[in-house]
Amino acid sequence: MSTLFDPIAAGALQLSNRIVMAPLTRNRSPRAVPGELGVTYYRQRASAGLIVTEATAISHQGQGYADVPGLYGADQLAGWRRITDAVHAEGGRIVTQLWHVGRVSHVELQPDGGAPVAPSAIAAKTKTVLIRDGVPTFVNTSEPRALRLDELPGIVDDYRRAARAAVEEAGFDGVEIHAANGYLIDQFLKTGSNHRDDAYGGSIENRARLLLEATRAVVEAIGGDRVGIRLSPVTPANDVVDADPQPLFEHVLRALGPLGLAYIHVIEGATGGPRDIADRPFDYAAARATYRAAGGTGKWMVNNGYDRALAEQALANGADLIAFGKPFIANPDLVRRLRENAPLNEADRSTFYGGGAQGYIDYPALG
Ligand code: 8OZ
Repeated sequence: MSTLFDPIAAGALQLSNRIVMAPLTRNRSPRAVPGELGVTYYRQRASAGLIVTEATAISHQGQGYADVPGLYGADQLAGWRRITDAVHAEGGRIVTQLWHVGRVSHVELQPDGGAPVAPSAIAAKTKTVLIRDGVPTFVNTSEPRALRLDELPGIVDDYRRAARAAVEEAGFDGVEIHAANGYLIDQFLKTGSNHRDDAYGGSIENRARLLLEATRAVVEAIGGDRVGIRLSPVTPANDVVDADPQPLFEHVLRALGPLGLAYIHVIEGATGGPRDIADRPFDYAAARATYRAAGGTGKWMVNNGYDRALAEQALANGADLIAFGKPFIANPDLVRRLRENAPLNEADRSTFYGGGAQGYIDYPALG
């Protein structure tokens, strides 16, 4: 029986254990460039089997929050290179999360102050973060405009370009496509946010088209064995909802099966909240069986509210990798603490988003 602490291969990624640092937005990259604090933060957490970076914008249009990093400028890629070098020097593995926020943005963050883009011109009832007088402040997202059909190939190209630059220039071991949590790809997937009547709206096949085109483009660019994808079938995060998520996600997983991906990353329930949502049931075991039946060999990564006991139960039930979020904010040596059943530091919410070193690189490791 494998344990959390045994090595595992996920595609081309040779991981020293099954504990993954989940992507965590921290808003500490002014001008979208990750800096020195980020080098320390990620280096401190390099004993994770795999680090998935905070969500990172593939384009200026894909930006939706103040001070989140990007992958579309030379200075951004150079900043990341220092981080991947530091993680690799510690023997760790690191992939970056490719992000386009879609409608979860604000005109102040968009190129030329334009409207954020979305499958349909439907505003998300959610907030984003702007920095006002140096203070991170939650504000309503702006009204989006619907993307024209002729703009979609450019967005797929942005995914392709970002993936190639992430590996070739920034030194990442691979990428994770962010198709979760109510951002652009998830907005296309789900009926609540996608009212299109063209080839990208309506049927399940059409709503999944952008996800599959972007994934295939990234696979062509860097090889499927360096690519993961994050899905959140039922999360209410950022005001998304689908009328019938089970067949939607089984279609997606059936199509992902043959692509030779490194892993599938599934958020179970409400992101950062309850694992079971009464009015949004979902059969994760059936979804995994569908992926396997379609030839999917990627590792099955699960996330949301895990502790050691729940993680061991998940491994026994067929999961391969467990992603921990908040525990990694407060415990740079989480792998060791889990192995030794040591107490965990508590994360301080007030320093999650924005700020400097405090609440970022000052959580203590065991002596
Ligand atoms: C929290 C704050 C801002 C962004 C996600 C990228 O939910 C995020 C995010 C989380 O996937």
